[in-house]
Amino acid sequence: MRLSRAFLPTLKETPAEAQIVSHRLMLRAGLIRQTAAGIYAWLPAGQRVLQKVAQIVREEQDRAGAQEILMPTIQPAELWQRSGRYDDYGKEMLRIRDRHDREMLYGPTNEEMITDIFGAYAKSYRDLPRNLYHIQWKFRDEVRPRFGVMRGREFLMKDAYSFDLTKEGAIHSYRQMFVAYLRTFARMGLKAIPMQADTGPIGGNLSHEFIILAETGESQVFLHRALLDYDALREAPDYDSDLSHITEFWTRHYAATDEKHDEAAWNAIPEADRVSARGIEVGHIFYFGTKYSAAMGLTVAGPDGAPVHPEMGSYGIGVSRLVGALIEANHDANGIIWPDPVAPWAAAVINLKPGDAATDALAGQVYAALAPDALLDDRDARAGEKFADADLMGHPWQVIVGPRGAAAGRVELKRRRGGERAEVSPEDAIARIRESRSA
Ligand code: 5CA
Repeated sequence: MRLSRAFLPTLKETPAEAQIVSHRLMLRAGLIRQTAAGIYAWLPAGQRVLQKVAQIVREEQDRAGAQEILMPTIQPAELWQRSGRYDDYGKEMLRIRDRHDREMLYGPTNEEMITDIFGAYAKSYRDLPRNLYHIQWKFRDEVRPRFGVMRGREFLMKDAYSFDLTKEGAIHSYRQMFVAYLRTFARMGLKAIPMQADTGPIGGNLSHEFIILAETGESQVFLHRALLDYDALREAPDYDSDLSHITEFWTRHYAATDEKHDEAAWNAIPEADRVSARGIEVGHIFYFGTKYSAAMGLTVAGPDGAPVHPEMGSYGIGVSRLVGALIEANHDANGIIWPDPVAPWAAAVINLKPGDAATDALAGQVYAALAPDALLDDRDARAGEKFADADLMGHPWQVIVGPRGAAAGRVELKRRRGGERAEVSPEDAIARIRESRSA
């Protein structure tokens, strides 16, 4: 994309309404535009990041054996009346009436709908285990939407739902998602720590939140220091094998959100190993047994022919929240510093002298080799403005092309993270950019 033709609006001023750095930078870098309280439009750069994040989530769900579907955002109230949650959910649920005066709602989550859909086909234990997920917009009429996409009212979630014959099977499905989550966040360059968590309106008694430590996080968390730099995922897991050896480390060391905090267990940890911090919840997984299958009458024939309610779990990732969390974890005073795997473009090619034939030719050549994974700043603007916008938007690489370099067949390659600069051949610049994107 050429900047002279692009819709990539950046702001010089810091928007007054944004309280945390990720929200400020999302507005300033032109990623999002608020359309109503807690509801955002995603502009081209934001949409590209959102899709990159969603694609990583998708690949790791698929790898773990889950299958993608797409359920609607609008649900009939009747489904929720069957589970008994229609009244429990209260004012967070956006309730709608259609022209026939039928009660509908904008889905805050999909346990009921998936139980109904899966139940229409599952007949016997041979139809188990299964794990189905979708990546779809949700609506929760939060009392206090804030921090931009971090706590929105409309937000993009990946939600997966597992069905198993036995409790042991369900725990295995839970561990598959646990490990898939560790891989998902690690691929984005994030350290998300699983912590024992409250189950709230989803229900059940086994639950972990995946938390990224950040001062601006909304959750208070308590954990053992050993969890901070533990990495169990050096090799790809075999998802069909027993995964307890991978999850074991996190169950052996204390880590809990405020709601699940246990003073006695906490005090048993040597004081030097206690870390109490703030964090951002980017994922949340639940095992809740037969809560929905029993309430909604889902049964399959077991091996002996007798009807069984499948054991279920659900597994959420805040896809749109992750974009904010990624910026909280990756920025400096000048703007965003995108990790390579989620950057909207791998590089910005900055033409310092549009109209100069040799400069245009060299910048055009580098851009053509990288397109569509690069921007070409061909605007008739000051160099300082181009550098500031590139830093603000956070492209992992900047390729700076000026008349002097063009005459010598050289470009300047700048790494956004760390700021190192080197004069290299256009071929080397292209190779290094491609390599870091595919690593
Ligand atoms: N049905 C379960 C699992 S699929 C569920 O809804 N879990 S949840 O309520 O914990 O939401 C899953 C994830 O969505 C959270 O971990 C969080 O990352 C994200 N999320 C929840 N509420 C919001 C919100 N208001 N704005 C942005 N992201 C949110």
